[in-house]
Order: sequence, then C-alpha cells, then structure tokens
Amino acid sequence: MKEKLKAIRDEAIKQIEASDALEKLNDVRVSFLGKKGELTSVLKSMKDVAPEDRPMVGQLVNETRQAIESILEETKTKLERAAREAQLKSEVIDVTLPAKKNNVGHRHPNTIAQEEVERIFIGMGYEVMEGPEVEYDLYNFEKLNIPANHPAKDEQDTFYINKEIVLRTQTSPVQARVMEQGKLPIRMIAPGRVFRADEVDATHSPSFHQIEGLVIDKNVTFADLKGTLEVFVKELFGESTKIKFRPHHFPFTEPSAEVDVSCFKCGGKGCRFCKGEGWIEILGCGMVHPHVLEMCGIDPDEYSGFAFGVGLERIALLKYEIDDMRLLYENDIRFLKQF
Ligand code: 2NM
Repeated sequence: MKEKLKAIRDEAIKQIEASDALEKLNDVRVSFLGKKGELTSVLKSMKDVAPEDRPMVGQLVNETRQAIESILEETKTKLERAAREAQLKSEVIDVTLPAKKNNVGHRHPNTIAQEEVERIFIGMGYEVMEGPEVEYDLYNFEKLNIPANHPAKDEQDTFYINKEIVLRTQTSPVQARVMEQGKLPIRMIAPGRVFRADEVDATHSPSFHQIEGLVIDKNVTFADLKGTLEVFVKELFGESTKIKFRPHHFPFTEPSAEVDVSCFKCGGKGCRFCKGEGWIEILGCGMVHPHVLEMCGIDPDEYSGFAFGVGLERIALLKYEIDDMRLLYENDIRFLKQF
C-alpha cells in the first residue's frame, strides 16, 4: 500500500510539473484527487485493509493528498503569475508614440450669431419659436397680406412644391401660426432656414437663415419698436452703435422701415467696410398691418404690435468681417475654425 501511494504521489508530481497551463493542471487535480481520482479509489478500498492497519494507511493517504495539494497550489500560483505577466507584455502601451489627433467640432458662425441674437431677446423676455420649413401658401403669403398677384409670389422668387405648398420664403409664417393660436400677449422670435430662388453669389444663396421678431399687446407703439431695436443693436454691435430708421414698404407692416446701424468699424465716418456710407443696413421692421392681425384672429382695435426681420448670414458676415457668403456654406474647417 505504501509503495502504491508513493507511486501515485510521484506520478502526480511528474504530471503537475509537466503542466504548462492552468487547464492542464486542473485535469491533473481531477484525475488524482477528484471523485473518481486515483487517490480517492485508494480510500474506497480501505475496507480491504486489515482494521489494525487502517489508521496508519488513512494517515498515509492524507499525507499523500496534502503533498499533492500543496504542490498543485504552488504550481497554480506560478502559472497564474506567468499568465498575468504574458498578458501585461502583450498589452503594453508605448506612451511615447504620437497621440491620435482628436478633431473636435466647432460651432458654425451662423450658429454663433443665432445664439447671440437669441440670448439678447431671451434677456428681454422673448420666447424662441419654430415652425415648418415646408409651409402652406396660406401662412407664407396669404395671412401676411401678400395677395395672389404680389411680385414676391412670383415663381422666380419662390420654390413651389405645388399650388398650395411652398418652401417658406421667410419665418413670418411661424408668427402667423402663433398669432392664430390666440394666446396674448405675444413676445417671440422665430429663427430658421428660409428659401428663395436666387442665384448664388457673394451676398445671395437659395437657402439662408432669418430671425424674425414679433410683439403683440395692448398699446404697443412704434416707440416700443424703436427702443427694442436700439437695445438689440447696442448689445450686438457695441454700446456706441447708433440706429437710423428709413421709411420703407412691406406688405405685412404699416408703417414699415429699414434700419441702419452706424458702422462699428469707423464709427460712422465712412470706411471701406461701410463703403464710405458710415451706415450699414441691418434689418426691416414695422407695425403689424391691421389686416394681418385680423386674418390671424386678433382684433386690431384692441391689440397692436411690431415685427422685424434680420438675416442671420448678414449678421455673421458683418460681425466676423467675412466678405463672401459662400464661405459660410463650404464647410471648410480651416475657415470655420477661425470664429
Ligand atoms: C420683416 C420686416 C418687417 C414681419 C412681420 C411679421 C408678422 F408675422 F407679424 F406679420 N413677421 N415678421 C416682418 C416685418 C419681417 O423682415 C425683413
């Protein structure tokens, strides 16, 4: 029995030493110490051993088991350490390699300008509203007092989807929709993309952006419009900016005006930037036409209001001294990164 146990022990040690992977080591454990292992079968055959020899044989079996277990454990630790070292070696990171360049995006100058205008009007208590870019003729023209025979409706200026549906030529239809909902007073701006069938050049594009503003309340006057726009241009172009209203005509406002600001480059003396004028045209505005109010369900005897519209690209070009609108649409990162 003693010899048999020694043989088992020697064979186990031999197999353990030959194990070069954790799985193999586990196989060895099972084949010697497992339920059907060699040592276990020796224990099972204890009934054949003379009773007086049993304690001695039992002790021998236990010693053999402990010896095999301890060398198994030692080898397991060794193999685990080796595996970990191999893993670390294979995953080594060379921190001296040049880093991959992470190209972070940049806000478009239009977006920067839009957020600036929104910030100013939100500061005066306005809400920012949006509406569809594909719009009914009814909202884009009819309710804004632009009748069927008006030149702005000409196919040469407007992209028609069909007789009743157009790509909006302004963001005022958003305002017509808000007025129609009847929640008064209104203090809102409507920024967004608009479309006109223009040829591309340094100052035109078939798709550009506008921000239109609308205020409707009792007793709103042209003085409110002037004060509001004065605050706006001073915030946008600087405290020393002066503002000038020139009479104009829009079908949806009466009276209407175009607004110039003193050149923020030369202060009004005249320079290359303002083409010697001292003034730069910046927006259109007026008191909302009573007929527009009526068509949008507001009683013009009770309420009055003002509205205005600015071109976003125009503001971006002026603010960042860009001389060609096409640069805004080319998405050249070297250009966009400058703002
Ligand atoms: C402009 C100029 C003048 C305008 C009018 C309206 C509305 F919906 F209330 F009738 N929204 N925007 C307006 C007025 C727009 O853009 C140059």
